[in-house]
Amino acid sequence: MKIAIVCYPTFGGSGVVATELGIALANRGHEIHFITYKQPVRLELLSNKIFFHEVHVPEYPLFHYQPYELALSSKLVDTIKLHKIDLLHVHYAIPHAYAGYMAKKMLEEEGIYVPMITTLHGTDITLVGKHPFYKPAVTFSINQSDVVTSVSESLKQGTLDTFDIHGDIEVIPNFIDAKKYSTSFTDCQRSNMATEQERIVTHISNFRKVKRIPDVIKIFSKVQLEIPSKLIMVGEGPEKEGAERLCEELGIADKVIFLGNSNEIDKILCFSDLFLLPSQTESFGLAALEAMINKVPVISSNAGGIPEVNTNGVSGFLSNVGDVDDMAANAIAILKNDSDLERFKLNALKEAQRFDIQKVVPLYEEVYERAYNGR
Ligand code: GMT
Repeated sequence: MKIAIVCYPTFGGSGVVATELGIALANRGHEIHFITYKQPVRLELLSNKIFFHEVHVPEYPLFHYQPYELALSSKLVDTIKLHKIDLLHVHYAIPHAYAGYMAKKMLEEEGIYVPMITTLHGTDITLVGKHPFYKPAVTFSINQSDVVTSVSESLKQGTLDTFDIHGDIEVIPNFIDAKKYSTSFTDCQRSNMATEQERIVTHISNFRKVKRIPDVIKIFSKVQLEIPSKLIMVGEGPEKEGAERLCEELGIADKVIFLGNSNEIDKILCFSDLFLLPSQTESFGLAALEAMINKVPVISSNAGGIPEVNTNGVSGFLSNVGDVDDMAANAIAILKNDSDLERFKLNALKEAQRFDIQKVVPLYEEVYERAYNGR
């Protein structure tokens, strides 16, 4: 099939999922066209099966806000016509499903019918919870999609609770390429980060408020009192400066390494012993899954879809949001001796394998075929 994928190209789970999905589909013989404002971060290699079309928004001083949705829907129309695209898969209702719907309608005027699949990733729903003025547009875009998928049961339920949805929402979880991890990264460059005696605790995110960055620091602050350890903070975002200040205040600045954004997440996870994800909410928690496939157990909150990924007492532990004491105690329980740590590491890998790409990508293909045949 010829599939157009619309996503956010920057660091962030939905962009990563969309990109990895496109690459996997191309490997299975489909022709993939990414349409977005910048080349997606994990899309390194373009080929005769993978194309990237940049959405350019001309700057007019007349406009206070530059109309991205308009530019995107026009680009979709042009690309779909030029490359004879069979199907449109948009990641995120805001504004992609909205722009996709407009493109569909414009194409229908010319007798071209392209089904649209919308995948919900989370913030489209939580954002609307906070700013209800988006609600009519999001409800409309979801209801006008030919198929709607959600990355977790929790997000599906949240969507049904928040919006007046007429059709079904299919849960297709996020995924990971398990085979890639069975063969690579045996040589972890651990010595660069910590001594042999120290454990390495890691957090990776876009440092938004929802990630509860102060909790990450406070958990580690308690852990390092009991267990010699380092904390590696990977990512950039609005909460980073405050986090650096908090480390100074708690007197642990020499034990916390802020690395900024990285394209080498797997190399960092390779030498990590524990992953912290105390988020306020998380529709899925792809970062936790990436940790687990790298044999890193997860200490997380029990919010949103995280319990569908991190199994309490098996791949790590779950606590109530904000319960820093419980999360620290659980972290210490995992890290305190080598045999327990090894058991949790193996469990984390096993649990992550439930989400192997080989199992999940065919679910998207089934959806595509159904949507295409139902045109
Ligand atoms: O929250 C993020 O880190 C970014 C956000 C995004 O829009 O990319 O992630 C959302 O989608 C991911 C992929 O499906 C999920 O794994 C994240 O849990 C979800 N974030 C939230 O729900 C807060």
